Formats: sequence, C-alpha cells, structure tokens
Amino acid sequence: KEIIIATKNPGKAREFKSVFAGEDFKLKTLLDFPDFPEIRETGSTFQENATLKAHAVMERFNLPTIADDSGLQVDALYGQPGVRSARYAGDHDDAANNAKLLSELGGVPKDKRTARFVSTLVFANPKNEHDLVVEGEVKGLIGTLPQGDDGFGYDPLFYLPELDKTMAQITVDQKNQISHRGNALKKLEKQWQDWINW
Ligand code: ITT
Repeated sequence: KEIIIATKNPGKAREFKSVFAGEDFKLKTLLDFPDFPEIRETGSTFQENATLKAHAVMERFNLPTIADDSGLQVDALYGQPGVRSARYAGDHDDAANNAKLLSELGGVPKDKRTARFVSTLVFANPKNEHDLVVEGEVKGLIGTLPQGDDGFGYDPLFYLPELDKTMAQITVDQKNQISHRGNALKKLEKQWQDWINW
C-alpha cells in the first residue's frame, strides 16, 4: 500500500509525514521525484488548485494521492494573499513574502491584524469515482516582526494569542494539533479508510 502526497514543499511534507507516521502504508511526496514537472496552479480557489495537483500526480503514478492547497487570508488586506500566498512577492520566496506582508500591514494596529490560515485537501484515487475534499482553518494575528525558526512560509509572522507564540515557535506535532492543515487532516482521517478502494 502506498499513498503519494502531491507536494514539493518540504514544510508540508514534514507535517504530512508526522501525521501519518506508523500507518500501514508507504508515504511518498514529490520530493522523492525531483524530475516531476511543475504543476501550474491555474485555478482561482484552493479547491480547484488542490484538485489540479491531486489529479496530475494520481494520473502519473496511478496511486492514491493527497494534495494540499493552502494560504493565508489577512482581513485588513481583504483576504490577500489568499490563493497567491506562495508567490505573493513574485517568486516562491518565504522571506520576501513575509517582508511584503509586513510592509502591506505597516501601521495597522494589533487588533486589526486578524488573519487565518486555510487548507483544502483533495484525496483522489484511481479506483474511486469521487474525490474526498476537506477544509481546515486556524485563526491568529499577524505580528510585527518574524519570530521562531520552525515551520515554513508565514509561520514566523503568524501569532497564536492562546499560546503567546508564533506558528514557528512550536514543534511540528504541536502545529499539527492546531493548524489549518492539521484540522483538515483530522477530518480526512475520519473518512478516508472507509472511502478508499485499494
Ligand atoms: P505545493 O503546491 O508543492 O504543495 P506550495 O508551497 O506551492 O507547495 P501552495 O500553492 O498551496 O503550496 O501555497 C501555499 C503557500 O501558503 C505556502 O507556500 C505558504 O506561503 C503559505 N502557507 C500555507 N500553509 C502554511 C503554513 O502551514 N505555514 C506557513 N505558511 C503557509
């Protein structure tokens, strides 16, 4: 038994591997296939893009495939960077994206810096007619300077008031307990074993 996670993002790959550790199937990601071509994310929603990624990879490997499309929605920026989160500042460069976010929010006071991370997971399988689709989110505040070295993307700026820490100041397991992706994965875990035709 084998499942592919349709991601090239090492941060996401690490979170999936931690959640699925000890299961009775092999887990691979696109990091195991460095020659796999870039999938163009031409959709306008998280679900469209997750579906594009899941089906491109499922068709190539003929294996059950999970894709994550995710992003940061900042209220003061009317939901931006949203589906453009990976390339907010141009290329996929986390440091540049964080710098741009801080500059766009310059002067916005703490109580107006509300935001959420969202994740849509699409699980596609050659032997299932319909995909499984789940969503998760987590609310927080955008800080005024990056804090913490763990995680990836906007984690150093995503402040969790209940923990008084950023998403980059907690372990991968703690992040999975509270994050958008972790919350989506909890929903997936309730459904996929009954759905899948191996
Ligand atoms: P794959 O498509 O290969 O999975 P990607 O990074 O391009 O990798 P997305 O298109 O879904 O994936 O972009 C998601 C972006 O949103 C990601 O690059 C981060 O900038 C941000 N993001 C999503 N989840 C995040 C998280 O848990 N922590 C920090 N930033 C996150």
